[in-house]
Amino acid sequence: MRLYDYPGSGNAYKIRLLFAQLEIAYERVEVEIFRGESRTAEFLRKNPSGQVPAVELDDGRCLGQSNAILWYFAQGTALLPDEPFSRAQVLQWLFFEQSDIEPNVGSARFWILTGRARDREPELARRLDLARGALASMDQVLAARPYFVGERYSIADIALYAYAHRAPDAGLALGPNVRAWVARVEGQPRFVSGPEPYSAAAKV
Ligand SMILES: N[C@@H](CCC(=O)N[C@@H](CS)C(=O)NCC(=O)O)C(=O)O
Repeated sequence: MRLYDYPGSGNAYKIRLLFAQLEIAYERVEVEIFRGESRTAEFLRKNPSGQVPAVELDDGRCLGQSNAILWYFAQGTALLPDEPFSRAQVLQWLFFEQSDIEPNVGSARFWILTGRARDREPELARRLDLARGALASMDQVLAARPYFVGERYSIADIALYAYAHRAPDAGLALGPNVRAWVARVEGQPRFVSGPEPYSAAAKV
């Protein structure tokens, strides 16, 4: 099985963390997204979104979208509950991550760390405001429980951790409950850190 990866991507890091924790073996194929390698005709056949992460199974089937990949591999493991309501709660947080965290925390951080912020000041300010609201709601939820779905660490935590723990890179503060949760995630068995720094090609 292959993982199409870019080391600086938080979305791809989710999958590296999942595979480490589930001890899933894979071949890591690095895609230099800033040189157009995810937009070739060959890559678009693997993931029509033209983005990493994508996985290619041993039978040739390909799957894109980080949270769909998390869901696929977590089925039948301790990282995805069996009980229907808990599963729906995992989905609730996976969707929240894609709608409220990744486009705001992730994009703001990307623009700031790669020199893109200066051309986007009003939009950056808007995303930072939205990021503050999303991080505040995470903090509120974590005041009442250790993980996003009840008492158990799950793929909801993996998805949210990927960008939320790097929010300080964008000048965003983490609340006390989010900081305590970050430490709990980092204390999980077989935890690996990420994402890695952006490559030189990412910088403008
Ligand atoms: N919703 C997608 C987002 C994936 C995404 O934005 N990937 C970025 C890296 S973090 C990428 O490959 N960008 C290259 C491009 O769009 O050409 C997911 O969760 O997998």
